[in-house]
Parts: sequence; C-alpha cells; structure tokens
Amino acid sequence: MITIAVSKGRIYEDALPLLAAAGIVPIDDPKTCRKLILATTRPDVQLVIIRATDVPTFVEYGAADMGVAGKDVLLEHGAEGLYEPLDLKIAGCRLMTATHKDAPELSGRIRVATKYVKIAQSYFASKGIQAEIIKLYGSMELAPLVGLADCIVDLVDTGNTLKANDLEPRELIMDISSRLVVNKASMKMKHGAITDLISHFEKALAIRN
Ligand code: PRT
Ligand code: MG
Repeated sequence: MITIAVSKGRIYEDALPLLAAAGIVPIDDPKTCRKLILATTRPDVQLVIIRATDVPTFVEYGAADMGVAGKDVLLEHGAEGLYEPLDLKIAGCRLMTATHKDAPELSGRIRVATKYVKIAQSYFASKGIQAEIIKLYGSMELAPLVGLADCIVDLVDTGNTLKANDLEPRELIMDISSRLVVNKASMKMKHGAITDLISHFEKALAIRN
C-alpha cells in the first residue's frame, strides 16, 4: 500500500488531475465526506487528508510514503528528512513582504508579522535588516492595520486580500509552487511502486505544459 498525504483545498483540487494520470481517483470527496483516509480506484493507493502544514511531518515519519506540499511549508518545516523529486507547479503564488499602502520605505529596526518565522528571519538577515519577527497563525493582514507590525510576510496570489486591507505588496521573497515529497525509507523499500508513480506524474506534467 502507498499512502499519499494531501491537504484539503487548493492543493487537493490542483493535484487531482495529476493523481488521475496515475489512475488514482479518490472514491469519496473530502468536501462532503469526513473520512481522513480516502480509498482510491487503485487498491494499492490511499490518500490521507491533513492540514497543509502537517504534510512534511507525516511524510518525514513515514506515516505517509509521499505527499504534496507547498515550497513555503517545506522551507519553513525544514525538509532535510525528505526527498523532493518533482515540482508539480500547482497552487502557485508568491511569498512577499507587504506593508500599509501609505507606509514609507522600511528602515531601522522593524517588526514583521508572519507565520513564516524561519523564512522571514533568514530573508531579513540576508538583507542586513534588523527584524523582530512576530509569529501569527492567521490574518497576518491585520497586523500592520492595528500597529502590531510594520510589515508582513505572506503568500500573495491575486493580491486581492492585501488590497482589501489597504496593504501593498513590496518585495518578492520567492515564487512558490507545490512539490511532491517522498519519505526516504519508502523510496528504498517501495522503490518500484514509487518511481512508477513519479514517472506517471512526470508524464502528466509534460503533457500539461
Ligand atoms: O487553510 P489552512 O489553515 O488549513 O492551511 P493553509 O492555509 O496552509 O492551506 P491552504 O490550502 O490555504 O494553502 C496550502 C498551500 O497553497 C500553501 O502552503 C501555498 O503553498 C499554496 N497557496 C497558493 C496559497 C495561496 N496560493 C494563497 N493565496 N496559500 C494561501 N494563500 C492565501 C494567502 O495566505 C492569503 O491569505 O490566500 C490569501 C492571498 O490570496 P490573494 O489571491 O488574495 O492574493
Ligand atoms: Mg489557508
């Protein structure tokens, strides 16, 4: 049995066509079904539906053989324990700094609100900017509006969320897409099955692009 960890939401939706290319079609729909383990049309493959930030943990510990996770989540988690064989180029967005639209250029010691503490720390360090990082778990956009932080580090897609909150994107930290990750022991023990799945995904990506 091969277990694949996927998060609900945009990654799941974008991953479905790639999974289908390998003959993997979930039997239940996680939007309407509360099951956390989904059987698929392939009796040797099941999906586990978990929080996006938990995917690296499940795969690292071998609770899932493989998974799909955003590069943002992988960098923040520290993915040394995982193989990352494929950029699936799904759930694309940009990791950016953003400030209030009327804010001046950032200078001096600044406060940054984000859920990406590690990424933000190394980004501002690399720029020689002294930043105090404040960890938040959501609604980062609020922080500059209520004086909690000068700046946020968050994902931007259309930019509508920033705009709706009088914020503006400033600097691009990196482009983000979702990656296929594989447990290192699984890669050895289930080598044939896993490389077979990877090559199906690769073919589907080649056709799509
Ligand atoms: O939602 P939950 O708390 O369960 O976890 P999550 O937010 O980590 O999961 P999910 O499904 O929202 O995101 C999973 C992955 O999708 C992320 O790790 C990214 O790699 C990728 N992704 C792609 C995004 C976005 N685009 C995105 N726009 N993740 C989040 N957003 C959010 C962003 O944080 C901001 O709040 O959407 C808002 C901005 O969108 P725009 O279009 O208004 O700019
Ligand atoms: Mg979310």
